[in-house]
Amino acid sequence: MLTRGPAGASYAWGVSTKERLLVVSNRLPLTAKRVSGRWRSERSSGGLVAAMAPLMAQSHGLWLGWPGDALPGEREGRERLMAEWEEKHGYVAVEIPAKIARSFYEGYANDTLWPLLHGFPTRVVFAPESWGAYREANQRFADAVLSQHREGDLVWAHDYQLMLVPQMIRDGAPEARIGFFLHIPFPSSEVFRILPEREPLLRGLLGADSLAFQTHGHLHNFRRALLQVLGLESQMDSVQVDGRTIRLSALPIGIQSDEWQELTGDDPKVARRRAQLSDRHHGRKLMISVDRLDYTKGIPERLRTFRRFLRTSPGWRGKVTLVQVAVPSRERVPAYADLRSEVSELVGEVNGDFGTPEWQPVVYLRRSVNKPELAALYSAADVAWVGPLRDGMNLVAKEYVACQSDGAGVLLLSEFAGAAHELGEALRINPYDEVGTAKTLQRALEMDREERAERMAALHDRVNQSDAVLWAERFMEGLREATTEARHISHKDRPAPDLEALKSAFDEAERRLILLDYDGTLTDIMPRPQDAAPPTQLLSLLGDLVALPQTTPVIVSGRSREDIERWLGGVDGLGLAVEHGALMREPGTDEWQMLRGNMDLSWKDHVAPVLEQFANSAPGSFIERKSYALAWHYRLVDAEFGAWLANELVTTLENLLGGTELAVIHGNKVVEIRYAWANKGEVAAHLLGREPGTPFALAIGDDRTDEDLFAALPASAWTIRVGAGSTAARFRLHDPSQVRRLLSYLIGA
Ligand code: ADQ
Repeated sequence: MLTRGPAGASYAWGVSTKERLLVVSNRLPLTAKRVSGRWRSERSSGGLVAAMAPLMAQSHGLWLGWPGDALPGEREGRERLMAEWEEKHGYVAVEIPAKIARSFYEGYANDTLWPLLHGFPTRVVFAPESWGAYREANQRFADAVLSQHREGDLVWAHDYQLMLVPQMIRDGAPEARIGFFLHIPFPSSEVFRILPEREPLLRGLLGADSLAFQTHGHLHNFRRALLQVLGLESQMDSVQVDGRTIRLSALPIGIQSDEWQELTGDDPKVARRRAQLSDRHHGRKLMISVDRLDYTKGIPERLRTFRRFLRTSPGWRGKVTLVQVAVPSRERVPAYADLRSEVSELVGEVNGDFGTPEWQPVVYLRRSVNKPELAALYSAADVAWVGPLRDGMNLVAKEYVACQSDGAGVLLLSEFAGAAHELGEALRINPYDEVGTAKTLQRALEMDREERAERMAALHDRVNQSDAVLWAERFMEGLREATTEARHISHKDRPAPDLEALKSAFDEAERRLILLDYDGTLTDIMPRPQDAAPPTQLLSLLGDLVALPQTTPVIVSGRSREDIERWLGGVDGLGLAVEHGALMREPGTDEWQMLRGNMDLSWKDHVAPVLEQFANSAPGSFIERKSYALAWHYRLVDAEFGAWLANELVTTLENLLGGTELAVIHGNKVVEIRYAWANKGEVAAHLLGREPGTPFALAIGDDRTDEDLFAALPASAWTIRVGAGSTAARFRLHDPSQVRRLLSYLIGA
């Protein structure tokens, strides 16, 4: 195991060696390349490496990632190189067989997730096979982390290639402290929902303790997806899952502005290059664009806009040059090969149409340029034209600002880049709007020096403040906070029941009372309540329970008598309590009786019209009329609107019914009006009071109404909450399938 530096020392960003950082990302900062039969290391390109570099420089942890392809015959020398990386840099290679790597990376990650998360649904390739590869590759990353992981470590997983990794790590190390940062956008949930694998992907992310996005917009979209896809309500800054609180935040990534400033301020090579560029473009405005050759970056759109500009503003012909630097990427993905040809053609067209022997409108560099060269270009450019169609952040915009220390350049920035939320003094463009962007371009070129300087000074301050080191520090702080003891208590407090202990208590008991909620406990919650009929296996499971000696199973449900009798009435001897206990069919009888008599039902005439009004204003919602209760269900209503309307309804009804013996209960996607005394605790008390002594009691339920049940039972009872939420139960299970397994185990099936 690698540990460098004095034991327990803490570093600038506050991580001590006890609290090692394990970074996991798709690529390592180095790629292994086979050159003339020998393995060599090459620095990987891309935003992430640049942003994490300072953190890794100070970190005493490990960085786990894929080192690049290796064909079977090329193993020789590779292991040696990997060992050297680990020894020298703390980089741990996660090897992935070439076929899986390809289908995972070029397939699911870049052909499916990349376009989808950037909001290009028509570019999404749906290939079920590549999902398998994605899962397998994610498992390999998670396993690699698990093999290094030790108590106290902080794990930081990066980006869309590894969305399943947090939960996979959690499965192997339930107490691990895991953070995840999404570098690219999270799209509107309408777009995200298109994905067949939307559920496992969200669940994968929810394995983390802390999830961070580039902007509040992306976070908002993610929260909507949680609601729409998983029915999971969340707060602005957190979400509860399985008794854990996951921290949610927006944390825009920064750059190492000091490094760029040093280059432009002190480096003689950069100064020389800059002077050459200024000479070469003397008397002309110089514009710079730097992108990976990717369709999200809006390169063809920019070239078409420039063509339009030259057409409509002839006065600028010969007086402005656009330097487009585009580093090829993902060349084996077909969409990228098409883009490469399109861009080359457009460059040719613009230069062919407008160029002269003295002037070339577009200088196109299709390659990576080194940092000093980039710094010279940034500092010499009068305008940076950053026009992505969609971008998580866009570091180029920030790098340009950092290099403009004389404060005279203008930044043209797409409103669809995450950076636009921070860099308010840039000139905003909509890259899809050729006419509008051409006008803004003209404005940038003609802006007076005073305004340029003022805008750039403000941008400078912002970029300096949101530095990459600070970004990483904040992320680590957030992760540490999210994983403090206090946050984990609820999780530790409500473990899954120990099956063996439960079974032996069950087997030894002379009498056993089993109280089971129905919806969400024995069966999954269905979008339409009428679809929740029990499958035959469940009926026979309940039959087997009834058949056990000295065992009294009772279903305690909020549903109407009609539903429960129709579905479960055929299980002979099964006790049924409905409408939260207003009505009951005693175990072993066919007769229904009210737990308390003499109920005046005239209140229904006042309440029903109010519910009708709400039902009319929310398509998809409906009223359920029970014997002693009324309920308004809104599971199919747009989640946010439904939650808002439900709160309104509760307030209205509470005003209407204050001082009566009726209660307004806001349950899981339902608002119900019923007698305050008619609660599940009443059923428990009734059943416990029938015979002397305390039997073995097991109660399982999934929502607020089941809390009354738990509270009415003695402390020794086995009380189990299904799913998330604060609870008085002693234990927690994940979902109805676990409940059914538990019951089968008790029966001995
Ligand atoms: P990228 O899509 O790679 O990153 P970006 O933020 O612009 O996008 O970062 C690109 C980096 O590569 C910059 O540091 C830039 O200088 C460098 N670069 C680009 N072209 C180059 C070239 N031709 N030669 C040399 N260097 C070049 C993803 C997300 C972004 C997010 C980052 C970081 O897509 O939205 O900002 O991660 O989170």
